Amino acid sequence: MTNFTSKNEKLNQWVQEVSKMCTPDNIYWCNGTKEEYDKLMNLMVSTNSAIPLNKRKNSFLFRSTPSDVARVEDRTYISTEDQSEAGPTNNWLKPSELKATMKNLYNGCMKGRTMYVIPFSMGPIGSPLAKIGIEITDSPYVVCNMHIMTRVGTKVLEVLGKDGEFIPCLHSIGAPLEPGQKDVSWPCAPMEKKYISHFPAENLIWSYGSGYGGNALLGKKCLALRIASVMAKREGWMAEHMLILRLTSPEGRQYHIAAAFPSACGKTNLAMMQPTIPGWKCECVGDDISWMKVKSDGRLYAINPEAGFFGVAPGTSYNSNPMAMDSLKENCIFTNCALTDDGDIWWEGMDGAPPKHAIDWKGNDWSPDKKDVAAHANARFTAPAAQCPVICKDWENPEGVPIDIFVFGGRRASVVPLVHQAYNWDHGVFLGATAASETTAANIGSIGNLRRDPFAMKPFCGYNMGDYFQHWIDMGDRLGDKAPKIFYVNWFRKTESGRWLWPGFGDNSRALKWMCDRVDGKAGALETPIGFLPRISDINLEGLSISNDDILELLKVDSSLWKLEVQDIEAHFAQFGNRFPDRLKKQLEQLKSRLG
Ligand code: GTP
Ligand code: SPV
Ligand code: MN
Repeated sequence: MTNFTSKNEKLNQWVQEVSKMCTPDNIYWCNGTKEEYDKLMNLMVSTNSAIPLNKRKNSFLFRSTPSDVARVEDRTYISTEDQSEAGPTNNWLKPSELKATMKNLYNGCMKGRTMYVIPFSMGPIGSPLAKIGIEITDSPYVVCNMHIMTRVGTKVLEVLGKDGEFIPCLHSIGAPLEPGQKDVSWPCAPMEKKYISHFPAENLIWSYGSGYGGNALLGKKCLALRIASVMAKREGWMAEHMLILRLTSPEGRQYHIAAAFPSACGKTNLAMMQPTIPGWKCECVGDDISWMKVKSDGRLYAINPEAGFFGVAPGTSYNSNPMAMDSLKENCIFTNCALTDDGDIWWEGMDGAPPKHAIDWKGNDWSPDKKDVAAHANARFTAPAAQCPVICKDWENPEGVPIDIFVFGGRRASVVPLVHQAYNWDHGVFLGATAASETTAANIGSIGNLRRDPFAMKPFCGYNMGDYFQHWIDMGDRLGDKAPKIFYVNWFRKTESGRWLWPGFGDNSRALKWMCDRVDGKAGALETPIGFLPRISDINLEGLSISNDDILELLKVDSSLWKLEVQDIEAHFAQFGNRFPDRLKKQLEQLKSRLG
């Protein structure tokens, strides 16, 4: 039974094929309306998978199965005919083999369930930078999240028309229901049956077995990064794991900054940061993904392809990120947060004292004396971007905003200073290519291990990372003197006893202001082996209580530690073989000679 068909034959055919394979009980085409959202939420409340929150209007809490709490990089594939197209940083299987395995899993996988067809746009509908995706899913939780995270609706089908292009995104939680079988509150498949697969040659996404985040909301990492990065390389634009913000100086000069940090390393927080330097203003354009194109004036323009935030909950508070907190008052979905006795959510690091009693993310009684956390470390909120009090008025401008500054970074307890600037574009690409960070709970795997995560794209680049480095070099050549200036930051330095050296959050504006001043030729810097570094006098520290020793430590370049870093970078670069750009080899040689 189906409620609709589109005017697009190719789409109708695909929907039919999928329904033959997955054998759902019903097919439902989503229209993106509030009525539809409410109906699905009510359905999920009635089956006990959604918990309405007394304290937040139209907001709901979900608890996932403990095995399905984050992206699964080990189960994520870039499937190309030749393994060299996927490159050394991606899991690879031949399309014929992976498709055969997955078809077996998809066979009858939607039995007892409804198959939802979600037409969505990444980017403002009709923007020259936007792309249309169609997600087929058997999860109403995914439908509601997609309503917030993307632009869903019949308008998308109108733009698609009879023969427009779309990116097919097939998703199943992989949990068919036999007649009479009772459903669980978070159905999914066991780990060994989860597959998050990408077929870049066909712009095709197949996801099976997980209902969580980037595994299931296929517009996000799968489409807007893995598939889009391949399209961007092909078509000469950029799809990056970057926040976008607008910083306005007291004089009214606007700077647009795009920053790439790995998962759970501070993008959402920086994107809506409240500057502690008087007179400076920050507005959020996007918090996770940036699509960028060179326009006729020769500059690079960025849009946020998403419509919502899927943000890390723990650590979010009025103290650290007030603008995120104010975005969460209503119309939100919370996943794996704790539930308080008065019907609100709670997580570690929220303002005030912990509740005396709560229900933890696993559904068990919790009190502060328990050694387990109440909210999962990768608990998330899904919130409409429009609800952010500092959302930039141009956040939906189909033309995008012109980027002045690129920032790379990661979570490093040691070695890497608070902020430094690349000597030139190639050196900036080198900084991106060598970015490293301690792993976080955003992926299922070990936490706190240092790994190279070039451009924060290791889990998200849909093709050979060596070719991706070359694409960055090519973009720089095209942009010439209109190219953004490139910087590298580390908010996460710690003392040996584990204390943060830098206050972070709103005080990160101090590093951003130095960058803006550098762009305008107004701030000084020291030439060091790793790049330009601010001297204490170059950076505004007014009103900040930080010891001289701490700031000296934050701005130090320890050559002996950097020589060890170079050895690791050499090993990292070696894996790309003949796909590795010569100009980055040259950068490595220059760094070595500067280190002496
Ligand atoms: P994804 O959504 O996974 O891509 O993460 P993200 O890059 O948006 O990270 P987010 O801003 O959500 O921050 C992740 C965690 O780092 C949160 O617990 C934050 O509180 C913490 N964090 C963010 N910025 C800072 C900072 O400047 N200093 C410190 N110490 N912690 C920070
Ligand atoms: C990330 O892990 O970088 C995220 C969360 O933004 S997810 O959507 O799960 O990928
Ligand atoms: Mn992210």
